[in-house]
Amino acid sequence: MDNWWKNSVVYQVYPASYQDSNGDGIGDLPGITKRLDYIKKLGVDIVWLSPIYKSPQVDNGYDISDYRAINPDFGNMEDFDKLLEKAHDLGLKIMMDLVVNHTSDENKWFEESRKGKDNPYRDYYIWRDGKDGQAPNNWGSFFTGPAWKYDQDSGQYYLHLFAPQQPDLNWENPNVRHTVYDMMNWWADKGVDGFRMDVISYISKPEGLPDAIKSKDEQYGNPEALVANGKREHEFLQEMNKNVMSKHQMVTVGEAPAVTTEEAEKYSNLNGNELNMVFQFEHMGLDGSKNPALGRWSNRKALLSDIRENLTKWQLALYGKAWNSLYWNNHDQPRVVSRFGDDSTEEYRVLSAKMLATMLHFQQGTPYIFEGEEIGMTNAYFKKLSDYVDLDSINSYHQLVDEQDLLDAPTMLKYLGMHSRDNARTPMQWDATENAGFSTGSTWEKMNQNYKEINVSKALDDPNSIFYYYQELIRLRHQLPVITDGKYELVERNEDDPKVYAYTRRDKETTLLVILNYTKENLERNYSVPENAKLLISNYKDDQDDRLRPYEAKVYQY
Ligand code: TEU
Ligand code: CA
Repeated sequence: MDNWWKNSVVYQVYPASYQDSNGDGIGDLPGITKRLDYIKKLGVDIVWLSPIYKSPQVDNGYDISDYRAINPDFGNMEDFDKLLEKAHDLGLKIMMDLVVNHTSDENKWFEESRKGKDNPYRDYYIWRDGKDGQAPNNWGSFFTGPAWKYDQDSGQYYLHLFAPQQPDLNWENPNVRHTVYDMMNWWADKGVDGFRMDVISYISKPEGLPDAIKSKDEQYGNPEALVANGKREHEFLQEMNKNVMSKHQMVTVGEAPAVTTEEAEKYSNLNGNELNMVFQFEHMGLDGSKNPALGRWSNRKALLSDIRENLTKWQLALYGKAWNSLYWNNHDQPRVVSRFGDDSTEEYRVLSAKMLATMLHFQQGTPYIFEGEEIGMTNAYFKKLSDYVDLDSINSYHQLVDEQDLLDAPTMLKYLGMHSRDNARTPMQWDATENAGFSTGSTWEKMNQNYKEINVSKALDDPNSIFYYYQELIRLRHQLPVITDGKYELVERNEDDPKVYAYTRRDKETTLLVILNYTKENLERNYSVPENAKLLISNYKDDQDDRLRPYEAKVYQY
């Protein structure tokens, strides 16, 4: 089917944390293969694998040293072929992570490139002379510190928007682009069904690499506005599309920090000449600090009015023109139930996880579920800095607490508990046995201590579990075309309600009315429901039409 990805649901697997099969404490490909039946049971269509390529793992595989080899900790190419074959036998598609804004500094291209100015690979990366004994410009890295690293031997600096071990590729060089396209075709010929493209909105850098705006008390400027959605961005993606996507049946999603709805119309236009969809970030920024120097480090809870306004904006702007992706979670974000929901009691955890799932899964776009979201896994709330392994969390702590003295240690630990990427990366909780059935060895990242209460085995035994609720949401999406194609509209006067979110989806045949209580309060009100409406799904067993109970979610059809 053309546009088959439009009514598909994607499930993201973070390989190191899914299932260990050999007791070394690290998840691996044979482990994932073993769990594909479970993924199939949930009902999803596509499995997105975070990077499994050969990598020194400075940034957990987002630093690739060989694009055509498997990271030995995860297995080998034969293990991958088996995974792909079993997935296809089950009717599941496999989406690979494509990290081509940068490589690892151990990639052979970079090893050649740093050999000197005359090396044929020199221009694969972004090398510049310094300015007055300083870096070529004032850019800071997204992982703290400067975005430039000085290379003694050649006397030049190279650009790294992320860690120093992640040098940025030079997309101005046509050899770089065509090498990437060849590699993509190689995987597509092997049978993979699509790509999730890491920070793809950053590949076209501005001419002259000008300084970024920076306030007096900031050490570096934030380059994001300069590198995102750059001048040649769409040209590059159209070229990629001609050389790769147009030759295969595939699904593509671009991770696109700083994308606006106007830009998304180009990236994910329904004419299909670039990508199928992008991940926008605006709703992920609604609970950041009010102090720009602290970025996302805060423990503020997002207001429903902000969430509703943002999701509504994306629903309306892309309708009939481009395609949305829908997500609450991924390997960079805290757990949705801890972040926008309520994990303070078991009852609220289950209710609020289902309410948030309902909010997202009835919108237009392709939904993404991150491993463990379907059983309501929570943040890990680690107590000590030494429990954290993510370089971004550790760097941010040192910068804000030790170097800049902007936060005291207990406050930063509280903020890490809320926003660290490690909250997403604790191993999958399969059952109540040691290490949650994830591994018999000592795990690469500490387990979330609540695995005896929250795990897959328990969820599968409970007909009212979050798991079966997600399964039902996916089943409904596959069954009712209105969820894929219907027009989105906010219910009248809902924009002024700080506690309830109510919207409809409508096509010629049918209307869905979604009503969500974002709070733990009992609300003495409701939105009017037509006589002939029937309750399609709810997180409560019965319906009471004059009030909304804590975190109540209900969807009517008429
Ligand atoms: O993430 C990019 C990312 O999360 C952005 O939000 C980025 O940090 C932001 O633009 C800074 O303002 C991707 C991967 O998902 C992540 O795991 C990697 O660490 C990162 O790229 C580098 O490859
Ligand atoms: Ca292993």
